[in-house]
Amino acid sequence: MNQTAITSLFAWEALDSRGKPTVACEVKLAGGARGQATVPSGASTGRHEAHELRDGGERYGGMGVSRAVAHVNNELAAATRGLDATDQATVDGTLRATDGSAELERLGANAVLAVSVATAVASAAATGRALYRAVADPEARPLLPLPMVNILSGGAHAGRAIDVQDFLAVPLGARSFAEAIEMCARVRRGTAEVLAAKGLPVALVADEGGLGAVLASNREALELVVAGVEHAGLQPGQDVGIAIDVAATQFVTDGGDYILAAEGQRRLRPDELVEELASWCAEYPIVSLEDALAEDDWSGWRTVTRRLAGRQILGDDLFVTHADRLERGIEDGVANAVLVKPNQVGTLSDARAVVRRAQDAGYGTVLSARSGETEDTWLSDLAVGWRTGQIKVGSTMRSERTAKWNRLLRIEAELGDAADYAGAAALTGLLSA
Ligand code: 2PG
Ligand code: MG
Repeated sequence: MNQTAITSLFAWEALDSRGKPTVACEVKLAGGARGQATVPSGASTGRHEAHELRDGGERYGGMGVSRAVAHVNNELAAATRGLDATDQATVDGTLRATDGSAELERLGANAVLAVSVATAVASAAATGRALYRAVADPEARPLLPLPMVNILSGGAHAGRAIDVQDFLAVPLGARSFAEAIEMCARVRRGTAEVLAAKGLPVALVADEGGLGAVLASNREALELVVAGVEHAGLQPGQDVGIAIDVAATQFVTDGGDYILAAEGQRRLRPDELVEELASWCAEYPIVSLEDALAEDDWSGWRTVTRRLAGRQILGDDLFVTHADRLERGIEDGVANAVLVKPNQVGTLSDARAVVRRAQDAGYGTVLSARSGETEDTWLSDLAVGWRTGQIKVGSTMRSERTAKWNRLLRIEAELGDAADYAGAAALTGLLSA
């Protein structure tokens, strides 16, 4: 038998960083190699994402994944037995065909992605390569990504204290990944110190390790991060830019208006929200805006893309790592970058195809973790191997976040001159295009 043929799958229920169950899976190959992977889970999920299968019932408040686990151990194990683990496309195609539904609702995208990623890990192990090499095109140089690092959270990740979900630092001035992380850690600390000086609690940590402060307005949060950058001895806009994830799907009404609950329930039409964001951009060094409008507000998205040209306009809930939605965006001139979350689509091959299509179209690509994560680090390897140029995994604390940074730090330390660092060019290349 071929040494890289899949002989068995073994899945179990593990816990994610919010204490909710998630699917863990090990793939074993004929030659003895093994690969293990766990999958993440979002809180601000898009309506068009692939389906995460949960048990319902009493266990874990209905969030158990024992059915998804059983699907791996039974149907998916039977379907993949004998397949060559080095042929990711065939494995992923088989997983999708076995499920048979459009958004993997029958067996669960969590079940399918666990097998897809564990297969890649096993394949890398069997062929004696690091995962970032195994997932890369043969001649591609490894590329360390520009990180966007969570400093302060609101929205669904921090009890909705403020409307905007993520305020992130983008270390524009850093010349290496290690320097980038050091800068962001300084900003995280600097911001906490500014908060403490105001007498506000700094021990409130949000789901992604950022500060979970209760502030009066979204502007106050921007103000605070800028003060944090300065307090850290860095120059806002030069050394460090700000990225925001508005996650506007979370506060759109059925009628298509937006309600800023943290600002006295202000109700804004799409064009008014765009003007509000434009005024923030005029005052603060915002270099990237994610989900500025809601997931199905294509006309609002067209407006914001034109109005805030010169900045990264990033689609998360909008594109949900789906090739057809990205295609529509490219055709309509909507956004100029895509957030890529493998669990939004369910297989590595599908996520990879979205990265390729975006790169071909001149769109930026930001590989992203979820707000519910585990200590697993495969995401870091994908960023390097797929040359996404940017990555978003949360703050510089909490182990499920630092695990990913630490993997990237190791890859950079180990490869030295044999790898490149994307740096701010990942943004500016895109914006001058
Ligand atoms: C996002 C992610 C990560 P979630 O919206 O970009 O910050 O959150 O995983 O909850 O969708
Ligand atoms: Mg988002």
